[in-house]
Amino acid sequence: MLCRCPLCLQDLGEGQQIARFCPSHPDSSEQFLVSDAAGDAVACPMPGCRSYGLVGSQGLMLRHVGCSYGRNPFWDEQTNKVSVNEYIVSPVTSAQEIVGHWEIDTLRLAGQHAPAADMWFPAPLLLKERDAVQARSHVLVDFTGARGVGKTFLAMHALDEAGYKNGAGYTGDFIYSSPAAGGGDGAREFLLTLRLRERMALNQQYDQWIRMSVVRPRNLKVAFFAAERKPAAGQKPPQSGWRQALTVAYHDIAKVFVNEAPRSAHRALLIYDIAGETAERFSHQTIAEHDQHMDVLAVLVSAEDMAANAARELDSVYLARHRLAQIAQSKQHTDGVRCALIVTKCDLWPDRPAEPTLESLKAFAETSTAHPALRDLVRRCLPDNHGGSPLVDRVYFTWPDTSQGTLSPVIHGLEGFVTWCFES
Ligand SMILES: Nc1nc2c(ncn2[C@@H]2O[C@H](COP(=O)(O)OP(=O)(O)O)[C@@H](O)[C@H]2O)c(=O)[nH]1
Ligand SMILES: [Mg+2]
Ligand SMILES: [Zn+2]
Ligand SMILES: [Zn+2]
Repeated sequence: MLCRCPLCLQDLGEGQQIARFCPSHPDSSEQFLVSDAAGDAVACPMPGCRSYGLVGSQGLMLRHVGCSYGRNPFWDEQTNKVSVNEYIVSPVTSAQEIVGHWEIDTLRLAGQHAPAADMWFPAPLLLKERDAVQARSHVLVDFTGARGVGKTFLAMHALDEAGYKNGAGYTGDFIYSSPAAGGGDGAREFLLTLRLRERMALNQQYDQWIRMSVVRPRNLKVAFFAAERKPAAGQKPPQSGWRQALTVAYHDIAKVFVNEAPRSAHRALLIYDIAGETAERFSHQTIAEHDQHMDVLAVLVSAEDMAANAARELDSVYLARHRLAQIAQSKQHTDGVRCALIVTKCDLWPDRPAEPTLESLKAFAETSTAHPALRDLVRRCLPDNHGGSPLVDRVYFTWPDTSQGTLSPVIHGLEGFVTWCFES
């Protein structure tokens, strides 16, 4: 069985242990060796329980026992207990707010019945599978870019059904943020992100909350989508659109674990947010290790910085150039990893073409007002002089489309990006 922990990104094999927790049967929680899990050990043993196929408050949770990264933000070192706090002081108004995300309830319940220092994650995130025939059920995406480029904004909108033009098929979310080191309120960042998610879902003001979020060594945001079986070769898909593109044979995965596959099924988009400034500071080795596990490396650059005179303190163009050079190095050693350049905040691009393309970016980069390093980014998107394929496989342009009049805008370009991520 191929298992991977979504938090430390380790392949879990011989000798590694997993624990399971079913919120509907909290006392049937168990710990087992990965090597024993080929049968039904992963699923909840209670007759008829379908928690394996669910994400959310009813869904089965797993934990990598002794995980080096995935600390439960509510774990209290002093008392060796889980102490869940669902209150957060708003960074905007300083008023206290309650966080109403499903993870809070699950972590509290698990803390009462099966306390542990490791973080729990939804069961469908565990499997590592590469099936050339079926569409992917997991895609691991890395977001890098300068602070303020819009990583959190884009990742959170990818979790928001309303963030897409056609959000059909969205089934749930999961958020993780490593707790702050060295005492204090280690869970604050985690709570802040959960509350931000809740505010977006409820269409409450959230923009200022996005800005207050800081970057931890590893932030993970997962969007789950309904899985459907890919039509057999030669068969035309019954409907177009991205829901069709997001098809997967979940049954094939599930039967690895249980004889009767659960009915409900998910595919997961896992977005890892590593700060550009962290990326610069980290040794290349650490970044390279992280990159090894990713399916898609997305480099974000802000349209605000595309003009030569913009000169913000944290220039996302220079950072993107640095990052692409780094990827060019690591891509030589990793098979199958794809790279995307995302130009964010195109609403702030003066005289932006109605439908920006690589061609329009190239044309802009050649003007005298363009940022001097923009040409280097464009060069990475084009075939080299010998006709070799470019480092950057795709370029996306994103901006919020507020014409619907809701607080939660549709993000132009996001749907195309997500659909592409799921393509193998
Ligand atoms: N106008 C505009 N603002 C954006 C866009 N994307 C992000 N922002 C804003 O830019 C700021 C920084 O975004 P954030 O996601 O925190 O950047 P991060 O540091 O890369 O995570 C926030 O105030 C966002 O609301 C965009 O496409 N258009
Ligand atoms: Mg951020
Ligand atoms: Zn159960
Ligand atoms: Zn782990």
